[in-house]
Amino acid sequence: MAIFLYSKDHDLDAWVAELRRELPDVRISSDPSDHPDGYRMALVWNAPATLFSGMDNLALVHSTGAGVDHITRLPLDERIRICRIVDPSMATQMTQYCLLHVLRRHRHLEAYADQQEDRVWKRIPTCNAEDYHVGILGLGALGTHIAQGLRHLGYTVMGWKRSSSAAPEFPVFTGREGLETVLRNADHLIALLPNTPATAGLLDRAAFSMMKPGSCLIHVGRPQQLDYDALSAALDAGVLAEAVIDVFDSEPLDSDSPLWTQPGLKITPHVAAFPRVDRTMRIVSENYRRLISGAPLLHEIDRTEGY
Ligand code: NDP
Ligand code: OXD
Repeated sequence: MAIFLYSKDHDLDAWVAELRRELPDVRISSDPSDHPDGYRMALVWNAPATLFSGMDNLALVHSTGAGVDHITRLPLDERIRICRIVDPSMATQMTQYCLLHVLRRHRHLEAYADQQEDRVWKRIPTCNAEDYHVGILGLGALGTHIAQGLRHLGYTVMGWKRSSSAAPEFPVFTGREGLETVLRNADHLIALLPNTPATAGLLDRAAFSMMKPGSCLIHVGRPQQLDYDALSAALDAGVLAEAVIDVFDSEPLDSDSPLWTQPGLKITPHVAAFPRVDRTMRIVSENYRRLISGAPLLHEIDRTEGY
């Protein structure tokens, strides 16, 4: 039995070293033709569609990250299970990223930097944190942690999720109507939904037209959820004062993309939260042991829902 590895974006040697420490007796290889029949599990990021052909005993495809859309888009047999990474260090990083941008806007950091250029000493009125409303689309492992961080600093939080179960101590909405409520009331919108057929194209012209004039967007979900032309139009029209975007259709973003110079847009190179190799490989190794022993897997997705 063996584990297959694939990624063009990660340091595979580091994965192998960590996995060998955890699973010294298991064969680990990144060559698909090495022992295709022996592969029970594959650990991948952005694998091509044909990669698993011949791996007839594959039972589990594990994402190296939180998202699984790079796996759910592949033509995988229905019996193959899919797991992902849920790790507190990713939640902490994601919360740092989102708080950074909310605080920077709410406390006028850039306006003060501009004033400093001109040696201007002028206080800009700042609303109380409880009057600054932050909407979070997606209240899962990451969104819930961000909500806690924001609430700790006094911000008013509203969430949007799919199911209406287990409401936390702040308003949580569901459905199209709920989405509209969040869009209309948010001073700052944070979008971190998984990419599924139900979330595709969510942030379009109609969505931006509902948002408060001068509001801000942080988009760390997937590019399929965001209409980038509508985003540019909303920034040009001042509907959005600022957008921070961490994810793009094609990464790295083309050097001739007009997005680089779009006023009001801040670009980061898909860095909001990065899985740590040691913790990731611990989860992956544990899932391998569970797979072999028939125990329930950690962080398995519902293949029907796609997340
Ligand atoms: P989870 O699966 O834990 O949470 C997903 C949340 O989205 C849940 O609250 C879920 O609702 C909600 N949701 C799913 N579908 C819908 C829908 N159709 N309508 C409304 N709400 C919906 O995911 P994570 O929090 O771990 O990660 C979220 C995403 O963040 C990842 O899929 C990935 O795309 C992105 N990400 C980005 C990173 C970056 O660096 N840019 C890093 C890591 C992740 P419910 O609770 O009802 O199930
Ligand atoms: C992830 C990501 O899904 O980095 O982990 O986007």
